[in-house]
Amino acid sequence: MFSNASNFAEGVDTAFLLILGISIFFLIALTVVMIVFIFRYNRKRNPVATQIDGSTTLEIVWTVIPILLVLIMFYYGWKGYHPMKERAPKNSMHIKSTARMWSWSFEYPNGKVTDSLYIPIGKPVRLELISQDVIHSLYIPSFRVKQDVVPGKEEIMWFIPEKEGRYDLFCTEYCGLQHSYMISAVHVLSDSAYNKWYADTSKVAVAAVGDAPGAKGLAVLKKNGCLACHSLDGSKLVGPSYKGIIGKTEAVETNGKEVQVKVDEAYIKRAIYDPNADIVKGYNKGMMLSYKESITEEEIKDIIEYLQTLK
Ligand SMILES: [Cu+2]
Repeated sequence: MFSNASNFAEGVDTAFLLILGISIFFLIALTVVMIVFIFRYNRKRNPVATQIDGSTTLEIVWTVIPILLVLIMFYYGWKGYHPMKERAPKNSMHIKSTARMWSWSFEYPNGKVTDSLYIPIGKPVRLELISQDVIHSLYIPSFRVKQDVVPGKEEIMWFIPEKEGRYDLFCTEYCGLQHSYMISAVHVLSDSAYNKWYADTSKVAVAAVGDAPGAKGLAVLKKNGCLACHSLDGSKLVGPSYKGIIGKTEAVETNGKEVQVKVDEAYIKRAIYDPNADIVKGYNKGMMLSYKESITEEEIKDIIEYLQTLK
């Protein structure tokens, strides 16, 4: 079982266990009655079938009891679900959460951007969910929260984390070939650990980064989830690795013809803005969408500066 680590866990668990309990009760009760009847009413003991006429009492009983049961299940289900759909508390921390094929990114009020979610214990968190491409769905089982993320629409999810620890975070809407790559994590930290993490804007990709060569470019790659499909160490993922890519001669398919191209600035820009124009041999077409809306020309320069460091 997943642990219960948010303010909504109890409500969801109560409804779930109640429905599970009622289901198990009827499974056992019906099975027992069925077995008893097989013996009690078999042909040897009961050679002549008896005709039964209507019974008003019985009809009332089997109408009223199920109605009460479904109403009880509805009541607890509603009680657990409704608070999630209410407005998030005013003092919530707002985190912009972006889904894309195939990664998540979380942007905090101070501009810090991460690929897994970091939150402080006991404080309400409001996630503003947007999708850059297809329908995704954010699911944190231990928090008992799940919300579809539909492109062109901002969805809201909120919760209060109640236990420190690391919890799984999934995309739970099949969104293409590497859907399972969208596994990430939620880190619930103590207040002091969180403040320390939040104030430190040097280690994780942030809008303002240190001045190591290419640091800005790496931040852009992380912010846009590029590393979910392009490795930094030469290993083959959905797309070609970034390692040693600048200056390399690559066999690509352009308009159905195989040509040799040298990876330079123009090529990188085309690969980001019009990714299906040239497909590197051994990779599939249609795996990447254009990043024209999300990566500026200035940022492409930063990316190239970073890629040059990956010799
Ligand atoms: Cu997804």
